[in-house]
Amino acid sequence: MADIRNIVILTGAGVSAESGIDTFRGGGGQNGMGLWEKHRVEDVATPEAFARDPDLVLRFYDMRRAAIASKRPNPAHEALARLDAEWPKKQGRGLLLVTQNIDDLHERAGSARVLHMHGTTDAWCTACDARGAWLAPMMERPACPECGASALRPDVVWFGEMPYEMERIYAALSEADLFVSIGTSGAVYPAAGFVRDARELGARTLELNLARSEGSAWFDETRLGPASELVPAWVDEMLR
Ligand code: BV8
Repeated sequence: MADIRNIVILTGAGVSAESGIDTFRGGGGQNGMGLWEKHRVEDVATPEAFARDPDLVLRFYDMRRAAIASKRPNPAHEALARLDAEWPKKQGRGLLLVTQNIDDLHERAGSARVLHMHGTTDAWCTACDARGAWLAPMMERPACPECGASALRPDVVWFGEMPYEMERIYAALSEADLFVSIGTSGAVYPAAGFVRDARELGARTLELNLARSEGSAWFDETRLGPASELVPAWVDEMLR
């Protein structure tokens, strides 16, 4: 991989599927989160849903936060952590791992530079703007540790909200020699458009996924299979 210096990786729910965390759409989770209590995720993960029925939305995230806490990284997370540690050691090399996932399995596997473009399991106080790690249920409207108001929401990016750190992502894509998409259906923008941005900016593009994603045609190469097998093999290739 002599001519590759800067890599941008995008992960989605499929990278955590083998850790037992449901995906949103087909191919990994059993019933998936796509349909939760008969609601489409697009209808629950929105500010409008939160305003209309806060209990429904808070219950959705309380359930997912509890599920994540009991899960462990799988070989795909571990291989990406190995790449995170080894790749930048060579002069002039860069690596950015952008994840659409709110779980912390990349960090728990040891990845140091993870950008959660759709947020995390943290709490965000809508009264004083404080944000921080949170495990307890929000359904009981706990008080904000900073200001005491009962005004916590999940620190996630809902449909219609601006994803986090877009400038940093586009800057990395403009420098990328290789863009790798792992475990995502390519159903949600702007993340689903990164492959086109990367391609137009001159990067090679690789997709590692259980099934062809909506954006498969934009990738130079697609490898189909479980992330726990494809990702370690790809990392071995990169570090050879
Ligand atoms: C925005 C929150 C303005 C946290 C999420 C019409 C056209 C185009 C766009 C739009 C449109 N109408 C509205 C929009 C915009 C909208 C959008 O894209 N809607 C969709 C429904 C069309 N987007 C937004 O609103 C975004 N904001 O646009 O703001 C803007 C625009 C540009 C620049 C700046 C601002 C905000 C979107 C964020 C929504 N929040 N999550 C949470 O609750 O978790 S989205 C959520 O679903 C995820 O975060 C992720 O992004 C998305 C897709 O999920 P995936 O991760 O891909 O998972 P999925 O289940 O879908 O797929 C799993 C894949 O893994 C499958 O392919 C499967 O085969 C594979 N797999 C399964 N098992 C394995 C596996 N692969 C490997 N190994 C396995 N074992």
